[in-house]
Amino acid sequence: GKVRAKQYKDVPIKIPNWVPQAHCFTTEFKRHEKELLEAEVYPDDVWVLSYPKSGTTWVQEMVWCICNDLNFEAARATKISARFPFLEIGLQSAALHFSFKDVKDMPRPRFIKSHLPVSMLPKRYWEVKPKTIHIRRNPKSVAVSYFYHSQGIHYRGSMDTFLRSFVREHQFYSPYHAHVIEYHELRDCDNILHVSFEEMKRYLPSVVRKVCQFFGKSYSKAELELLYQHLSFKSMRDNPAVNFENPKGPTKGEPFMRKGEADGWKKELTPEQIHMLDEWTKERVPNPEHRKLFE
Ligand code: PPS
Repeated sequence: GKVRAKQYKDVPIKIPNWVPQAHCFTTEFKRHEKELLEAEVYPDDVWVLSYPKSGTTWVQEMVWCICNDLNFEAARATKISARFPFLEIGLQSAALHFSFKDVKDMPRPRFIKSHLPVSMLPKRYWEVKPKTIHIRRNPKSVAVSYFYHSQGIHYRGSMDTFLRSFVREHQFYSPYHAHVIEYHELRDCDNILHVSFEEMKRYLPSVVRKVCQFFGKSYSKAELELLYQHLSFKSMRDNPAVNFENPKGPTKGEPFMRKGEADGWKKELTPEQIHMLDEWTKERVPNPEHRKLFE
């Protein structure tokens, strides 16, 4: 079902007469809206926010290591879902009863992952302004990654069927463009650092430098080399603490660390599918300034 935030007056967004869009969530989630809105936020919290499949886990691992003295041993010893819990996942389905409570009970400083749109963050977020990284990714890469992710969980349709439903904004957390534009329009908030998947692929050290600066950390060249190594696709794919491998054996379909590419969609999508996704972006994003976020 669709959920539209009702209280959003505190959001310091730069869009005149902004009214948030309705976003796609489970029916179960609707019952927890208030709980979420009233959730406590602390000034030493560290938040990572994104639309699903945008490179969230990659950023989480980078941020956690940078904020924890590059303790790779500790990073490998505990799953990312425990070090850096996913705020609202437990509110999406009664079967996933962890996470919301995990976040509440976590010793500070807390590390919090969320895919919530701007309009649905807890009210206290805007008073407290904890340090936050937002990551975005090219819509075609997100679409492909999201298809394989959904296939691994519940989805039985083809790529084509999935893409059609994605452009109709029928997948969880849709609409995608509104999510990205709204975070972009918070760019005057000093507590939010914006990064992109493509930028991390092109030259990770420059993103690492920005993130270190943002958290007031500094590391030697040799230490940073170890961090780049730790964050490489191969190393994350082979690291059970971050790759969400099913402990009962290999999951059906593609692994979570699937390809990790910036332009894999060029080979994975047909020209018609690429055209459909491009037209969708054109239609949804008339503002040329905003269009740049999706190139
Ligand atoms: S989730 O489920 O929304 O939290 O997924 P998310 O972590 O946002 O996105 C998963 C995609 O990120 C890729 N990934 C990486 N790419 C490059 N390098 C590293 N180190 C890395 N770690 C994760 C992961 O492979 C998923 O993208 P695809 O395109 O499916 O491979």
